[in-house]
Amino acid sequence: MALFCRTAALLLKPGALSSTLSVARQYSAGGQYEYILVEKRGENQDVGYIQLNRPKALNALCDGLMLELGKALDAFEADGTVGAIVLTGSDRAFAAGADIKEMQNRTFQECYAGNFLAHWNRVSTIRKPVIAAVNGFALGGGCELAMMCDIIFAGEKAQFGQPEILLGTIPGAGGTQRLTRAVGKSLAMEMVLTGDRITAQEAKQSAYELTLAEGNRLEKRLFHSTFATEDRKEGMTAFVEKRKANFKDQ
Ligand code: CO8
Repeated sequence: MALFCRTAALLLKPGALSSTLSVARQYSAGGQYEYILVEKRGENQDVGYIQLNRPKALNALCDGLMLELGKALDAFEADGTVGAIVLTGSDRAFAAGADIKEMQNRTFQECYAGNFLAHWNRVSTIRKPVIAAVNGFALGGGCELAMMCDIIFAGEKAQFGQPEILLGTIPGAGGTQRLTRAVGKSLAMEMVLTGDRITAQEAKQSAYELTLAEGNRLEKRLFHSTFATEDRKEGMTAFVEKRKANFKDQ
């Protein structure tokens, strides 16, 4: 929690606390939300805190929940006293995916004409930093929701996965794209094609591997670019001619 507060404190504009009390009252007004808990936290009440709260369905993302989430995010975005937002679930589940029961009988026409999922990506367009605090299942849309956040803070019991293939469908909210960037193409493909889950530790390890892969790509490009310099030609020529190179920084 200290990390979250520090982040928010850094981003909070000085003197922006005047309306904190009335805004706190607004958030704590019971009954506003059915599927999420919303409040302001931190020493200075400058952290917007949203907890997914459908425990019986492992926080499955139904349309109502996503509408409420968008509403809460909009409120924190507009609130000048909030510096950062934390999105979390429970110990058992961050979110076990989009609500399968709600999707079960949808037709192609309904999805296409109604632009299903159109409003589900509000998290990714929020300008304030959003931190996903993940434990338990982060599957399908749950994994995608976490990846839409700016930072993922994962607990030991966190399990990430894109099991849509086991339901005869594919990720629908950026999973194939963001997962590739988060854990690399190879592991992302394995996860999307098998539905297998990974732990927080494995996700972190793969992120390092991606960094190494990216570094290797950059290195290769820089290596290529040395072939545009006179000094590279001179260095190799000098070796072949068995003499000392006469570099000119060109
Ligand atoms: N949707 C609806 N209900 C769910 C979901 C879900 N995704 N996940 C769990 N539940 C419900 C179960 O039906 C069960 O309810 P009930 O008691 O009424 O039968 C309750 O939650 C508890 O679940 P389990 O009894 O299955 O609990 P287990 O501990 O045995 O298993 C699992 C937990 C492994 C998480 C299991 O529930 C599971 O596999 N869930 C489905 C995971 C999944 O396939 N997720 C992907 C869904 S598709 C998707 O997300 C498409 C993404 C679209 C974009 C979204 C953008 C944000």
